[in-house]
Amino acid sequence: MDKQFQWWPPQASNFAPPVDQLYLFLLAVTAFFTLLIFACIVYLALKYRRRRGRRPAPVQTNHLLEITWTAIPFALTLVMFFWASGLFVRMREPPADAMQIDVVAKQWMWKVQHPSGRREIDELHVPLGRPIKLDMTSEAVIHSFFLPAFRTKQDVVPGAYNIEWFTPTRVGEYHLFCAEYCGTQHSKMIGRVVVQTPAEYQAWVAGTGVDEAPAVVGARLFTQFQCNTCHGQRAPTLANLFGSTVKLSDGAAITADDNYLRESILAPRAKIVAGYQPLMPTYAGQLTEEQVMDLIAYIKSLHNQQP
Ligand code: HEC
Ligand SMILES: [Cu+2]
Repeated sequence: MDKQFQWWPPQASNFAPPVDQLYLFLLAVTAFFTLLIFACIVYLALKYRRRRGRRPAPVQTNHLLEITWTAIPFALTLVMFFWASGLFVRMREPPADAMQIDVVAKQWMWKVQHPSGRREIDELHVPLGRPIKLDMTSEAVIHSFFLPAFRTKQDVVPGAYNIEWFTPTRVGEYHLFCAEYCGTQHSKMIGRVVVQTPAEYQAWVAGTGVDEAPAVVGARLFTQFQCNTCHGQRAPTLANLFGSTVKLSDGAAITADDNYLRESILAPRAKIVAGYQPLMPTYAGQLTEEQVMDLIAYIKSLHNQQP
């Protein structure tokens, strides 16, 4: 870490400069009006202070003044709104080619798995210049994955997938915090994010070679939990399912994203595929969060394949 005193955390992702610019704008507007208002208070308090023999004149409404000090703040807040929501929307929408890394939060650690299979705890290695999408869930309570140098923070809620994405723009090591109070050892739920050059990252991720890729583990689980005994026969094929539109028995249509797949496995009766019987047993309580992620990785890997 840099030893010098710093006003800001380092800027290490594509979101750091725009977030800082917005923040500076808010700060400048706030400082300007704070000073203006205090200056007016002091000036007017002195000018109209109570003096012997002087009586206050009745106040007349000045419409021009009223309109001005309504319209200017209104315009300013609109600027803030569109600026901030534009940035917010960008931060919600990872590019299609982003590399997905799985994160499972538990009390009190971050468990991370890369697409190649390599796992790490309380650390996140990422390659420079590559859009990264974190697919995150939690085992019990709400945590929040906060990377100050990247200016990104996202609550990690049990029972669903939350995403966070960014493109690292500066090699180095930066803080990783849990930003949601999650129990007695919340303050120890800290770690680091390590931005490496693509070549370093490739070497690192190939590293020890002991961890299997999520999709490979998922393929094994698919037979182990006998998903294959139904799927392909009495149940819909899962090939090319991810990202497709699924027609449900109640007439609705839904895009098969991570959260839909997760629900299909853990609460299969919540949404029934049109034309099928609700035969599928629930796997809630039988699979760990990692295993659900592995199964989803396997289903995703069935893209552009024959059933
Ligand atoms: C007893 C048979 C059976 C087993 C075992 C089974 N399923 Fe299913 N599954 C179904 C049926 C039938 C449907 C379609 C009706 C529905 O939506 O529940 C389905 C639907 C799904 C869907 C949604 C499919 C779509 O087209 O939208 C997914 C994903 C899924 N199953 C995954 C799994 C996984 C993973 C396993 C193993 C952990 C599994 N299933 C085990 C019968 C089964
Ligand atoms: Cu936490």
